[in-house]
Amino acid sequence: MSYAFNTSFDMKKNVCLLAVCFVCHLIVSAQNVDDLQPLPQEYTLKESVLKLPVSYRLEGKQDANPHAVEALVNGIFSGKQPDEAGMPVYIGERNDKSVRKYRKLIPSHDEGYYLSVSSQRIVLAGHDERGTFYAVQTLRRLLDSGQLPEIEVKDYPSVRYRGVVEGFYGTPWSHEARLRQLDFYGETKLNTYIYGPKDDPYHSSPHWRLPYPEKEAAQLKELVAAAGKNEVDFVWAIHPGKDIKWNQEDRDLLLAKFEDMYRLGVRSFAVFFDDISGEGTNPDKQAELLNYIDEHFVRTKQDVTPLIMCPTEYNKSWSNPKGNYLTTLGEKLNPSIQIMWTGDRVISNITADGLAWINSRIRRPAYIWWNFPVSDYVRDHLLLGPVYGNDTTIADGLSGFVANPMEHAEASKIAIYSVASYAWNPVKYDAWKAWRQAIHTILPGASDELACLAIHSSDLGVNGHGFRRDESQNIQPVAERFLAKYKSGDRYDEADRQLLLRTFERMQESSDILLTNKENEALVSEIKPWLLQFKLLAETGEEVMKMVEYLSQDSLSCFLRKYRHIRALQQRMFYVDQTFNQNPYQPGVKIGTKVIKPLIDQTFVEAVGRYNKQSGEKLEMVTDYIPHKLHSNVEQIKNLPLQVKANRVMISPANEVIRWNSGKYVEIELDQSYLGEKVQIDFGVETKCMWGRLEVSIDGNEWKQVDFVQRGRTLTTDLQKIPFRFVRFTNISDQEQQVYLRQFIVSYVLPKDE
Ligand code: LTM
Repeated sequence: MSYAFNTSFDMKKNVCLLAVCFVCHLIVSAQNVDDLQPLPQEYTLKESVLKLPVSYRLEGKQDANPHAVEALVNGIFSGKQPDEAGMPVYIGERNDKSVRKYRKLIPSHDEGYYLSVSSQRIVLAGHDERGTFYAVQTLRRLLDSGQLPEIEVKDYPSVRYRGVVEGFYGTPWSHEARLRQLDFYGETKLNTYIYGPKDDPYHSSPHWRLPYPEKEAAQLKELVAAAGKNEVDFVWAIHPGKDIKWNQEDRDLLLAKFEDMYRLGVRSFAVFFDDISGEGTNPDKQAELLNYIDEHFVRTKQDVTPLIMCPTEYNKSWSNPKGNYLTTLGEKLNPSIQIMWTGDRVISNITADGLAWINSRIRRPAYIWWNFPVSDYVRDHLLLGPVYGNDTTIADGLSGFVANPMEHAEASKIAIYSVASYAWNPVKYDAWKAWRQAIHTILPGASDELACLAIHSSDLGVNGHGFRRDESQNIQPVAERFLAKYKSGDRYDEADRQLLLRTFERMQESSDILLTNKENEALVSEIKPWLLQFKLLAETGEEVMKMVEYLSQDSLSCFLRKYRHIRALQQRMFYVDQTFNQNPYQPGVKIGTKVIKPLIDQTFVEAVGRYNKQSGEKLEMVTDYIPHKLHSNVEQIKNLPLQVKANRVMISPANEVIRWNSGKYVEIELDQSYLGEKVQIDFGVETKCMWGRLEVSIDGNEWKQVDFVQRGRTLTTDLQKIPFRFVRFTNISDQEQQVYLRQFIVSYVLPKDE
């Protein structure tokens, strides 16, 4: 049976399979060669199954890639030293004596390799050093099941540069997390790690011109060494565009910083110009600087890889149709400089058409910066679902594919593992298989439980980028059918209710099992808030299902008992949401928001509504929906979610520069009128805001202008308890404004309970 999901993620066809998988608690492990990830380009499996030889003779140890030899001796033979009387293991690169005999069998591709396992010998022959290392990694994977198939593999990657760009906003990964990542990249055949955390002040403003302090420098040096051991290019990126001056002084400072990094061992460099406004965005100046770096630094060193740059217009929706930004880069940048690209939008899947569009402008294959599973614009969610949607036939049109992860390093490995599989062999990429194997690799002892969490924690919820993912595919059709029948007043299928109850039971078990897992404590600590919320959500689901049944049996006292328990659980979920993960952007802990939570909430409201109608009582039917609304005709703002906390409503901040045209507005409509307290706005700059008008209104028709004072970046208005329901901020200048939306908070007096 196949799980084939390629370009399109065919949910319906595979729902049954998934449901079976989850209901039966099937554990899928890498016992099968077809399950190998990344799947080799070509392999021939023979009938016999062998065991790893107890003793082995190593041919080629002196000449072969030392990292490959180390991975073989320590990773596969657990440190056991070779022995002249053992089975021969040949290791080396195509011209080495040890593997010369097999030369013709090695694919002529960068990083390609030939691997042969038989009862007489093992051959690990690389086209180049990295190829040999990857031959060892495949051997290691084959051994995952404890057995060794007799096999011949000819393999190479379809995409030249594959990896991760640590390029998100938020808390950068810790040193330990990065070290674990680099080992993981070696194992999954990723060859690139781009270091560019937005909140590292020495990568971006204010300190990009300064050397790293001693401790950070020592850590970076250690990371570079760890990357080398794992055959990963450690690319150090600089983000100077917020305040760069196009003069010789800043050029020299930038090169001096690169020299510093070179001294720490860095041999690959990038310059990012994303998310900036003003002077730094000039494409002629950017190209001039990059060519200068290329000519005066990259090429003068013998061992530095081609420079990578991230443009300011890094996606199609942001490229000015009347401008010439991208074509200028295409014409002027030295051909060896790689240009990054996120697709048709900031967050989007990569399509063949989209790639052709950008490649023709930049005159080279784009280097994809894929913004997944990054969650810096939906920080209350965890993105643990499968990687799907990228065209599987575009490998020739791109030079690299790197994924931007979540600030949760371990949890990001699910997607990173899948990206590794996709980029190595896109044509044979299987999203579900990669996802399942990723989970098994990350947490072998509790992979079913992690899969249970992950499948209900895949979607992003409403967000400014409009990027959504499928979620809860294993139960979604059942949930939909149950709810439709229940809401229409029909009797639901008892089998559906039972299936939902079992799902909630599994969720609760999974949460407890994961919370006490010791196998990957770093992962558990990252996801703990969501595990707590997951358990509470599942308990609520179970109780709602029981409540429904009690109501249909007219067991009203049992119904009321469940009702009270659900209200208590709702409060506990509210507490988790208000207590954990309190970042200033999207605080809180959301899970199951696409299928499970709406199912529970709507069933609850329906059941309580029926009870109220029947009994004449007025039980509250509250779920946590947000009663206030955001209206805006500013494209990048209009879909941003609102967040509510006690007496405040805020627009979920955006990371990128907002292009706010003349006359366009942002408006918050509260669910009723309140006495006003304060409006606080932060556009990310200290320059005096002369371009905007702030107004309030009771009815949305008649508006009253209110003054604001500016201190630093913050504009504040004291609403002095005036009654209002609407707040609006409009660009009244005759020009487009480029601003950040760091904060937009409206606070009011909550009415006292009657
Ligand atoms: O995507 C790029 C090139 N830049 C930034 C990233 O730093 C950020 O992580 C993502 C997702 O919010 N969006 C960006 O614009």
